[in-house]
Amino acid sequence: MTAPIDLYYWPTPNGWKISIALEEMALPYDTHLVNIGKGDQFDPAFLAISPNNRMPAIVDPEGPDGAPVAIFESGAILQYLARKTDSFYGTTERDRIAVDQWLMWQMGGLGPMAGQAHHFLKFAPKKDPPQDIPYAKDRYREETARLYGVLDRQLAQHEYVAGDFISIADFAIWGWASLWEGQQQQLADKPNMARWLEVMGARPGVQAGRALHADKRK
Ligand SMILES: N[C@@H](CCC(=O)N[C@@H](CS)C(=O)NCC(=O)O)C(=O)O
Repeated sequence: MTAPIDLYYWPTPNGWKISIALEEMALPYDTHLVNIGKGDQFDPAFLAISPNNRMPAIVDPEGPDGAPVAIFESGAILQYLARKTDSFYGTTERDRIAVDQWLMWQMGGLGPMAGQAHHFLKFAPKKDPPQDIPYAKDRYREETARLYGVLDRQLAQHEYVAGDFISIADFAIWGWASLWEGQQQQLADKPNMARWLEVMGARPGVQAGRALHADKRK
């Protein structure tokens, strides 16, 4: 019997990556809410696990050598869980290169750009005083659109993001891409991305991961 993994989590696209992976991999876990709106991410006990004061993070009581391991950065957590379970990472070295490539694309590209799109399109204009900055809104909306174009072209050739097999790269990208409307994007010209969003969203593991503490989302 595998010991439950401690998941440090709040229901955002970065948090969903890990709740989805844990559900899809059928790994038991205990959830610890990190309310990032209230500043829980600066709690010294959390910083000992995640020194960059960001969630998600995990502690696996059964780490690589049987001893506990703490991991922050969602991409590193996904790679670890895929190695631990020998799943969702393809079957060959070429598969793993493709998975890593698209995972890094999400971590260094889509996540930061879509995150800034959300910030400047939705949150900044509501600040007091309002920060309605057309240059920033255009820049991040357009860069996010460019990235979704790249994703759509990849998905025109393959069923899933890294190839014809589902992987942690799909888990990393789906949550962000599912929020395309709030990023002021359109799918009419991205039929392959639309197809993939639907296929992924219909999976019970994806739905369960996405639903974890969804009530806390405003
Ligand atoms: N690169 C990090 C990003 C994580 C991240 O930005 N998490 C946000 C929520 S989506 C957070 O914890 N924010 C807290 C803060 O800004 O203080 C990862 O992928 O794990």
